[in-house]
Amino acid sequence: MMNNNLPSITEMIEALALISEDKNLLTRRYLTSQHKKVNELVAEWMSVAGMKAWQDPIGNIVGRYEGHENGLPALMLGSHLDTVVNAGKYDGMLGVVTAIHCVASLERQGKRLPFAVEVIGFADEEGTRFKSTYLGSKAVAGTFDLDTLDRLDSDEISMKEALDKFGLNTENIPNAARKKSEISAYLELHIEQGPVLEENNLAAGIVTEIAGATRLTIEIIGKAGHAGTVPLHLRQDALVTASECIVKLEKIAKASANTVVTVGEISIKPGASNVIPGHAKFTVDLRSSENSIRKKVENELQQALQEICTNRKAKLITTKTHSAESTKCSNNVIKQLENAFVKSGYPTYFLPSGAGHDTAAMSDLTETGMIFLRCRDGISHNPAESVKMEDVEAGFQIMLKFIENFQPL
Ligand code: HGY
Ligand code: MN
Ligand code: MN
Repeated sequence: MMNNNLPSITEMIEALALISEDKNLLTRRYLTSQHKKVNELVAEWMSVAGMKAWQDPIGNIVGRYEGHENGLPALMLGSHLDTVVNAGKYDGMLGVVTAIHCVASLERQGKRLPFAVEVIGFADEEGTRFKSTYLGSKAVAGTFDLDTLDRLDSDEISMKEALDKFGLNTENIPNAARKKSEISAYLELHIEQGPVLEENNLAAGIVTEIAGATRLTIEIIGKAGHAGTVPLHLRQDALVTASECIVKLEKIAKASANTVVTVGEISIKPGASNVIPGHAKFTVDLRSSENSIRKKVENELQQALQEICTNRKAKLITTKTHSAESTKCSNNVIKQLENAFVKSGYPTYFLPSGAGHDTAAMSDLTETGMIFLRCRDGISHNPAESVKMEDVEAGFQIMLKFIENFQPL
């Protein structure tokens, strides 16, 4: 029996949490040196677990454990390795390291299945650096938009330049796409990032669908001026205009069912206490369970913001940086997940995901499913994110049971 000396899931989580762009908090964005370091570490763990590991043309890290013969279609498991700013240490990473441990268990048992098993650590799910999400999973699914290469980060570095610097050739990105015949299904384990499982005193749940999302960047161009000399009624104050817009966004979302809107980033220029802001820029993250509601709200937002800007003699520039339809998980995978829950002795509980996940992008390529794990107080995108050890064990047992009983679709 092969024995692989892998660190525990908890030790892996802690090791990954130390690889950050900021020594005081966890931030790991796409195509940074920290991304490179994490890929190297995860590739090492994949090899110890008995997989062949490689980095694909968009910067995902992939491991493959062959079936009872080489070259069989694969059950792909995974999640993302990038983070938001000041992140928790489980969002994404827990799904990748749990999958590695499942393969290590197959290796220890000397088990070879009628399909291969692949584990993928997606390079950019959050979109923290270039504002467009699912870059890694879209490349694998063959839906990556090459226009994204022109996107600039906050240092005005384009994604293309960042890829070149990382050592990846943008001409190669289309080769990251996998064929439908190669991947039988994709399964992602992820923390719920909400309070539902905890409220129902459950360790884990089965995801039925993933909410759609729209991300916008709003620019408001007013007129900079002297804080002491320009009377209020003659001002074109970009920040006051933005503030009125943001309050209006919340009002419109509150009036629409199952809809949330978030302004997570805002910046103004020139940024001096005695200068009327001439330029304001903020992000809008709009989610709704129904695509039709999200699109209706998006139109309402645009009209309302235009009206406010016209009244205040400001110019409005709206850029859509991301749009994802709400996605249903595959009934076949849900059924097999249900069996895995029962066989592992856990009650089955179905719930939708308000958060976006690579699973949504992978649904364009193959059948998909998700296992949610309870997280304390539903906290996520926050360093206070945490899970119970017994729930991590539950996730591992359920995922392993799913793999061992998986019927290629
Ligand atoms: O924003 C989200 O829903 C996910 O965490 N990227
Ligand atoms: Mn996240
Ligand atoms: Mn995530």
